[in-house]
Amino acid sequence: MSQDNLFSALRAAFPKDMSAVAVETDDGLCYSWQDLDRASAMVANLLSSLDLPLGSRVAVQVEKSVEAMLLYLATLRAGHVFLPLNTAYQSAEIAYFIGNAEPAVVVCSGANFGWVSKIAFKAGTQHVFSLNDDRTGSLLERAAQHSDQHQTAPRQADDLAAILYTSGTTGRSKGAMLTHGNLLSNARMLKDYWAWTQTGGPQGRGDVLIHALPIFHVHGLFVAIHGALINGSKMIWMAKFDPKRAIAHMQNASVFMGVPTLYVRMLAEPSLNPAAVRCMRLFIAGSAPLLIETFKLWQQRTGHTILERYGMSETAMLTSNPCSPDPRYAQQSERRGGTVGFPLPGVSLRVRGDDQQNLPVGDIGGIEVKGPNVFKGYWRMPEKTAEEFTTDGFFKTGDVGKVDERGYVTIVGRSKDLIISGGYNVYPAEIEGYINEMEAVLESAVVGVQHPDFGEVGVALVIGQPGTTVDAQAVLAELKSKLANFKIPKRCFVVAQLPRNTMGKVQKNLLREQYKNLFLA
Ligand code: MCA
Ligand code: AMP
Repeated sequence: MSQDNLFSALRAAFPKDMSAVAVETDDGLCYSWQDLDRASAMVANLLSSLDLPLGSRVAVQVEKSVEAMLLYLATLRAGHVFLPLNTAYQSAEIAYFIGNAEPAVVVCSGANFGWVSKIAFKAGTQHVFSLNDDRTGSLLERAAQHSDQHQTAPRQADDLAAILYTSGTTGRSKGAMLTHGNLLSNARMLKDYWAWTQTGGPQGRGDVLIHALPIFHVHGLFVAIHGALINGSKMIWMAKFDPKRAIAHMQNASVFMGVPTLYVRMLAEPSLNPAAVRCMRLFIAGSAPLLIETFKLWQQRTGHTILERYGMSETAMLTSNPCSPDPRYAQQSERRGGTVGFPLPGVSLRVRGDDQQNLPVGDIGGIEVKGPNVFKGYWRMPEKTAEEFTTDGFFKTGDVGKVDERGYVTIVGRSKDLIISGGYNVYPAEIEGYINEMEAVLESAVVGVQHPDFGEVGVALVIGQPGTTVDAQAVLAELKSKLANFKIPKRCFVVAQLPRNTMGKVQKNLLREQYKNLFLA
């Protein structure tokens, strides 16, 4: 049934007036709903013309643009699997993803075409196209030769729609396989839960979303784009987040979604005041912990209470603070700072101790979840998949938290060794692996410490080989030549030893404590 294709559901929500503006870009370009429909049909026809088996992977590393979103929609329409890649990834990272996912199609920016296509062809990819953020590139040139009508490919709810790579505490990145059913159930539920409106909003014309996030992760790609499309809502499209411009757009918008860093940066703008946000209905934050200070300052400066929610690449959205006092959902209507709210309708969430027993209210343990949004498994890693699920089918999030007597979930930490920096995940094990390979280095530890802008950043502690001198700056420079820039620790120190417990394990908690004030005034 093509109705199970996520695209069909999104398309069915397009408004009757297809000439209305669906997306307005930061630099003044307008795309109507008809434009979205026709242009995504042309790209879908190009993909269909390649005669690939349904479910082929389409790996995409391009700058944010409306055309990049159209490529996502076209991939769904054509019945293939979208594999978005952070634009900061460098060749070793891209080579791993392409080698692992074996995409039939790779799309990259023209500037990277040389090295990306080399990696892709070597890995057996048949088709490599370019797509630039100024509407040029071979993808659009080729798509222009195709019809603007397309028959959406039949997909079942259980068929894959996207693969999102996410790392674990050890080993290489794993591709989280998300199905059409996972994404559609989450989108439909959030539409209701966050009370998206088609009649309220600025000038009574329904909600308008400011789209300010990158589109290679769950937050910008699914939560934001699906949220607007499935309500037939217009998006104000920012190719790159800029706090001044985001605030200016609020005169014409009603919903904003951001990682905490975006809120911190907007709070530093004098233009943020109640008048600037008078059209706004809802501010949503997630992907990283929102500090209570940010939550309170936002309330003071704007009169609005940020709604914090919690999710993962493997699950899309899991919990949310309440949006409205709708009796179907809201046990309580209060948005409580420092909590991530209630499990969303359809999501079962429990907190378990080390003995695998459910913990009583208020006790801290591992958060486990189950629901229609929970992914199908890790791409070609059945053992890893099995490890991350309990025997009764709950997914172990790796987050540590508690549920209070009113049902609010609070995340207090992570059992996985992960740093979340400005909403991007950085895995210390990966960085340590690269540092330890350096000739002058004996061993290293990377820990996350608090940072006023990014929330958390990495700090590297390095021990040199006996008889050699390690240059901390050279360590960072070498990392920079190999890894995505957001993964690079913000500071590196050469140390004589690392604190260890009796088992010989590095005590990262002591290092975090030692360096906790490094970036704080
Ligand atoms: C940029 N830099 C960073 C980060 N971003 N360093 C640490 N962490 C970061 N997140 C560094 C670059 O390495 C560079 O350093 C310098 O900052 C300037 O880079 P630039 O790209 O110009 O930075 P920016 O434009 O100011 O970007 C900051 C940002 C961006 C806007 C906060 O990081 C961002 O868009 N974050 C959102 C991520 C996101 O969407 N996460 C959702 C994941 P140098 O100059 O030294 O090279 S989805 C998810 O987690 C789930 C499932 C969920 O719940 O939503
Ligand atoms: P990702 O691997 O990008 O899917 O990141 C998922 C992780 O982000 C979760 O397991 C949490 O650790 C974290 N996360 C997402 N939303 C929140 C939030 N509101 N508060 C704290 N952590 C969050």
